[in-house]
Amino acid sequence: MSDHITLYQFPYSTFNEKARWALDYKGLAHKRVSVLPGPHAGFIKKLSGQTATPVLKIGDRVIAGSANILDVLEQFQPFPALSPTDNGLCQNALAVQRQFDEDLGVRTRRAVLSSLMEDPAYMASMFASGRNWFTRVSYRYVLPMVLGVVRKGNGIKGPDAIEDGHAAVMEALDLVHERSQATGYLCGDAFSLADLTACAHLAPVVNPPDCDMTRPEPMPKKFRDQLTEWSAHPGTNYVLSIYRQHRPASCAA
Ligand SMILES: N[C@@H](CCC(=O)N[C@@H](CS)C(=O)NCC(=O)O)C(=O)O
Repeated sequence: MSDHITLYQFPYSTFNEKARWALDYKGLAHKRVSVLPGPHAGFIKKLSGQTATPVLKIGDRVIAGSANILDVLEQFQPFPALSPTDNGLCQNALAVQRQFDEDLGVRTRRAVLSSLMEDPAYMASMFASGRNWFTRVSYRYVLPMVLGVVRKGNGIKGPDAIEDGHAAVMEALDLVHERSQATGYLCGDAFSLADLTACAHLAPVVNPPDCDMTRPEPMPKKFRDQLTEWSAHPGTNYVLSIYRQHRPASCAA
């Protein structure tokens, strides 16, 4: 089975965390192939016809896009379910997923990336972790020269985009805090793809312990201070609680 399902991924990426979480939640043994942001483009394009990760391969079938991947995995392995059985709740969960994938997650990423870009050495160590010495050193050397491309690719056009990213962090934390008040979950009274999506997108803001998205240590003081500031928001408790209760260990071979 582990040869049968392969996830092509960036380890530090919220959209990729969605796909990893869905695979692990459903207990699907799989292989993960980590690609290096930047040099990934040619390989991923050849594989899937576009450059963004995650890309999942099940047998001969190639699926790009985290929402598509969750959908295909739900059909492939229906239990445990990520979609609420009630149609109204299911539509609601899909709407939360769209809100995070298309708006809150993308804007929040600008706040996180722009702060990381202030310390390219740390950023390079995150993105090239697990690589051999030569790759880590080369990546560390090249990354500062391509930060403009990273900014452009992520819509970080200037201070307004960064400020908007910080506003999005607050909007997202407000949203999860308010919506989880009644039951502890975003849609209905059980864990669903809405919780998975919101928490994966908020992982870089909350830094849940012992998961693929945990920031490597030592973390520069500036990032730690930023996380401390965000941690004062009560919405972070919801994210930590969902990670603790519903984010299983990796099923990757
Ligand atoms: N809509 C896509 C967005 C995926 C996405 O933005 N992936 C980023 C990493 S977080 C990426 O691979 N960027 C590099 C590229 O697009 O070439 C999804 O839901 O999977």
